Amino acid sequence: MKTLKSNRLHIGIFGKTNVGKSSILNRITNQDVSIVSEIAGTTTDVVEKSMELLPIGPVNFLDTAGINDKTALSKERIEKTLKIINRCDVAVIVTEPDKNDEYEEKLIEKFKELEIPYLIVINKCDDLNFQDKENELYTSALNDKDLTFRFKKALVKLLPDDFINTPKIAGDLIPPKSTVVLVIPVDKEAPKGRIILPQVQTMRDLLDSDVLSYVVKETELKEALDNLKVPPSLVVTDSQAFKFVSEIVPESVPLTSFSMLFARLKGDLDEFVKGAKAIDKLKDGDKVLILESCTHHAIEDDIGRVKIPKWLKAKTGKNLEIENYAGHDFPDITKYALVIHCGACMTNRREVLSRILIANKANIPITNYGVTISYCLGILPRALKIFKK
Ligand SMILES: Nc1nc2c(ncn2[C@@H]2O[C@H](COP(=O)(O)OP(=O)(O)OP(=O)(O)O)[C@@H](O)[C@H]2O)c(=O)[nH]1
Ligand code: SF4
Ligand SMILES: [Mg+2]
Repeated sequence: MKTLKSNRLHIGIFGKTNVGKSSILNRITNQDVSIVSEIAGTTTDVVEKSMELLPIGPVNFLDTAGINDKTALSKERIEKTLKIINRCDVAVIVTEPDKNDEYEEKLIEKFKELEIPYLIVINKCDDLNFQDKENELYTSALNDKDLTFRFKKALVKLLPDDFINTPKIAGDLIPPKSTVVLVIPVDKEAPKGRIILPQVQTMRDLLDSDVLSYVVKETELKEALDNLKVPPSLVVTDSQAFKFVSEIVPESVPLTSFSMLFARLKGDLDEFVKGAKAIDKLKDGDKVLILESCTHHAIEDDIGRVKIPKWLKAKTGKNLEIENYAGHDFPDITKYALVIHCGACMTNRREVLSRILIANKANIPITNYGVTISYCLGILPRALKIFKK
């Protein structure tokens, strides 16, 4: 897959005049971004709309001028629209039922040539009888209330790997050449002779970002900080040592945990924080689903079965029915008051994003291990600060 042109995902909307490109954009963004009219050739210049498309992230929609034989668009405008293709990371072709012809075929050819993933949206199916197919969405910009959800779901499947797998773990949070202190307790739970994968990956990420990392146990943290001529740009600790560490690290120094870094890397931090707020609303008898992506608990051993249930109980004081589910499919979540996703170390962000979307659609709050731990231990506000900068 080719590399992204910027951090913002550029989504181009193409198609003949009057098929409803602008209407689709307005429906998805839930705003009047682009002028819609029955006159073919309404959009004459590219209309750009930047927004946060949760949980996908920052996107930039490019609504183009429709081009086909019937319009008197100048050659220049046609060229302008075609040029937009080069700016796109993902393309959307809007068409009408049974109106696909060589114009759409030509676009598809072009997208294939440039390795731009594309999605076909068949608009004006006003009878609302849509059966989506692989890569094809059937919709009506007039009355399809479900379009945004299905569009986002299709987009998550289609997105370039570079965008989905945000390459940075911590290196983008701080400037190059700055200092980070990593706090890794070596207690009876730490594997003998090894450092666990998320911690190793963080070190590598910081090396790649030209950051100076110091690795210490919590017991040497104070000395390490005293030895530094300037305070570090960030301290990252194992969550379980957070309380202890937060008393040593001055308030002015940003502090977070490895699990928070990985909640962002493997999911969507904003959605997970929103989901965690539901913990306080849990009532006696509520069901909570702990969703694990695999059956072998390489790293997170008893977190999902022992620790999280214990922390939830301590935080809420309620009698909760906690169920665990392991696998790549998604069980029916409608009976749960909260879904807590695992750290997803053995799966990819694409899978977690799809699950966030499904939970959103069902109106069930969803969070993950890292954010739940921070929330239950009362450290979430401080652990979040570095991401808000
Ligand atoms: N019946 C029906 N009409 C639609 C639908 N979507 C859009 N329209 C109508 O189709 C006409 C064209 O819509 P636009 O969104 O302006 O189409 P466009 O592709 O952006 O057109 P240009 O900018 O001219 O290329 C408008 O009159 C819309 O109201 C739909 O799902 N069903
Ligand atoms: S993928 Fe999830 S369940 Fe499997 S080891 Fe990682 S955190 Fe645990
Ligand atoms: Mg238009």
